[in-house]
Amino acid sequence: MSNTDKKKLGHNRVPTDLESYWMPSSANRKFKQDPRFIVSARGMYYTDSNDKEVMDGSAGLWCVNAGHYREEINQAIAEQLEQLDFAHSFNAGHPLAFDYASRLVKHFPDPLNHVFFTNSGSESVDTALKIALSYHKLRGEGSRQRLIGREKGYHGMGFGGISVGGLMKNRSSFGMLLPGTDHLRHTLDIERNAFSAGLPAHGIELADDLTRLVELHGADNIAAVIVEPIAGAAGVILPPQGYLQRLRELCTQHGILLIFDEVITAFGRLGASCAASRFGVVPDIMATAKGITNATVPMGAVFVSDAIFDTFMGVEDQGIELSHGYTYSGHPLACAAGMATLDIYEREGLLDRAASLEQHWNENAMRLQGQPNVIDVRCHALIGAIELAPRPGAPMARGAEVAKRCYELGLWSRNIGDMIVMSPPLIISEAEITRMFDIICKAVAATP
Ligand code: PXG
Ligand code: PLP
Repeated sequence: MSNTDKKKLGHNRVPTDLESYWMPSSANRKFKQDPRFIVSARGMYYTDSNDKEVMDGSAGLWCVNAGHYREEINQAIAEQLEQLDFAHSFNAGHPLAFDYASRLVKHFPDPLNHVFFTNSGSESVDTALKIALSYHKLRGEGSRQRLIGREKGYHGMGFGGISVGGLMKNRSSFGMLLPGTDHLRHTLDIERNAFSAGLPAHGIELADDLTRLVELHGADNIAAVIVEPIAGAAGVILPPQGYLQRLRELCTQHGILLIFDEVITAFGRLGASCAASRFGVVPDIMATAKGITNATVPMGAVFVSDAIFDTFMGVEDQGIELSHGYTYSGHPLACAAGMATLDIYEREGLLDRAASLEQHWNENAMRLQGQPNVIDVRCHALIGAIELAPRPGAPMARGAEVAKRCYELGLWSRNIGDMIVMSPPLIISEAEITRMFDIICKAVAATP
């Protein structure tokens, strides 16, 4: 970008009032003591208000899969604004939402052939849970009300999502949450699976934890199981080999719907359109968001099977089949952004690209093995986490320091406590992967 362009964009401008804005999921006071402002982004790189360029190690937050500033998406949004800024979708329609839905479902496995639009991952999760409950009620199995999540699961911040979620900090301040939830055991097992590139060998038997919950609650009281095929926000927890297949078998056996929360895994993160395709395990409902519009306009999409959709469309009453929806479901700007994003994903082969980078990624990630304080490396396709031993008496300090050093060295990486979590845009080159891990190795080595 030229200096004139930067000026036009208000480059280097820093805000004077930091008090009015309550930042989300943030240590507001700590940030505001030493704030850092990102002012522009292109491709793999951000620029901050000090004119420092840093590589984007997290694709925004698992969402800018095609890299930043894709002119074709920008243009599609601008053109849509000229044509139709907004029309709601409650008993109403604009053509793009229908066109976009038909195009989207072609990328997802059968029988997930119908799509309900939302505005975020949290809304997609709430929508998926509500569809599951309503589906059972319509079929005369209204006793199926219990929703099963998993320890360490992250399903966004709505009340539904935190109720089935398994991260204590996201749950413990908010009262009783949804009644009638329960949780499977998580699959993180560093003792048995440390430093395994790809899916870990041990832990398929953890899927049988669903049998424990069936024996406790009765299958006829359980509506759905929701899991992330790969848990992201808990620090990259991979499914043991065979685990998802086993979970699928148990759900089918007991008439329980299987929901995959693919908010981070859909749209190419695993080298396929979604984890269901990558792992060959198809859920009944899939929640997505993030990469769907390359993060340009907020959007989410819930994919449902023919069997579920047909149940809703088969009821005798010709009225509203599902009393659920958001003002901005199917927003024209989001649909336009999503269409242009799909154009890029298709043309550049980005939905498959992570698979071809996987070997290089794994080899580089495993360079961290043997570095000081590194107790585990977990990676798969273009996802990875490096887990550091917590400093005695100061948990999370080491992770924060490593992330700070990475930034100084030119990489904006995300630390979740003492884990460094990596999920770069899918356009990353092999040389950039090498550079990314050079920086992380250096930062780890320099952090006592
Ligand atoms: N489900 C999953 C699996 C997610 O990863 C959501 C739902 C919620 O999406 P929205 O769009 O409502 O935020 C997410 C979001 C992190 C991090 O630290 C991850 C997310 C969000 C913020 C931070 O890895 N994932
Ligand atoms: N609160 C009020 C008072 C509303 O009227 C609405 C929507 O009409 C909502 C909340 C929900 O907003 P949204 O549909 O954007 O989720």
